[in-house]
Amino acid sequence: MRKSKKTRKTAETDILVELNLDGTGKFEITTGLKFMDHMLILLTRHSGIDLKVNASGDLTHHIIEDIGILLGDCFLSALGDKKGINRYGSALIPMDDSLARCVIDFSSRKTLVLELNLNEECNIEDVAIEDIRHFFNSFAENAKMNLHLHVLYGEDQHHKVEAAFKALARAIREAIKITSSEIPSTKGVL
Ligand SMILES: [Mn+2]
Repeated sequence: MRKSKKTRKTAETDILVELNLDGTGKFEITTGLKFMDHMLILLTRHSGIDLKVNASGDLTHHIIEDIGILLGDCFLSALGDKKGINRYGSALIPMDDSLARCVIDFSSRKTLVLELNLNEECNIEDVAIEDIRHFFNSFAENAKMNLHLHVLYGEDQHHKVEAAFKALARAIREAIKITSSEIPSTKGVL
């Protein structure tokens, strides 16, 4: 029931995202970017959603930004009126040398506090660090959520980002869980 499917075709990109919040971690991810595929597969597996992402486009920056937009938009749609959801989620996840902390609120308002603690000069595989930051920004904006994501420490750049995605995934898993029959807000609306 909590599903969403959206497409977005512009002069720059052509993206399809299909999401099932009550999934089992099934994925079908083809972005043309190896590192993004790796991160989105992690996100799917560790959050327990089902996710299909099919993306192509002119520039890496545009593709990653537009995946973030559409994925966020799909979460917002699939969550619907948010009746019964846990709403909040948090996780502290290590990846070898790196430790990431993610705290989220599907509040219907966007706030992003992001500190990935990355070396600005390096790319990670086929993706620029600024594009990764851009992804989290587009995702939070379109999902209308509070996203507080920090890499607390680490050495390896790949591990830091991987820890961040896994922490986001575990926080999502907790936040989307149905834990009551109420809309989790004293306003009665989220
Ligand atoms: Mn890896």
